Amino acid sequence: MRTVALALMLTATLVVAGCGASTTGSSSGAAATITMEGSSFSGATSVTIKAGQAVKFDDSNSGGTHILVTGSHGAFTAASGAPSEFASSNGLSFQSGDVKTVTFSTAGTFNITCMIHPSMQATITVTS
Ligand SMILES: [Cu+2]
Repeated sequence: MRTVALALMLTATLVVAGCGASTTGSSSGAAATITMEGSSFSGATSVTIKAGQAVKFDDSNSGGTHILVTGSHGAFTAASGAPSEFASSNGLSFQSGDVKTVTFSTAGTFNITCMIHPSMQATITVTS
């Protein structure tokens, strides 16, 4: 019995790990994480990574719908060198449960805002 239970636990763990849901970007893991709640960012909203590294945008806990773009106060502003995911007013959209990993390949400071929630502001600093 114990063996069966252990095997089931291992299987469940593997299934969860396999669902690490990176719809964009690399599978090599993220250097930083930005977490979203229902209508706000939570945790660190200012992160620093190196060019070529990725940021994980985690909406898995919130129940929130978000459209992230470069810009501020809910308004899209094109940012030179920003990842293509953020490079239009279509933005990167999140439904509750989504986790998306975005690679920043160009050094710079990128202000990220949410078109639905203008108070949502985050800053990704990418060093070369
Ligand atoms: Cu939002």
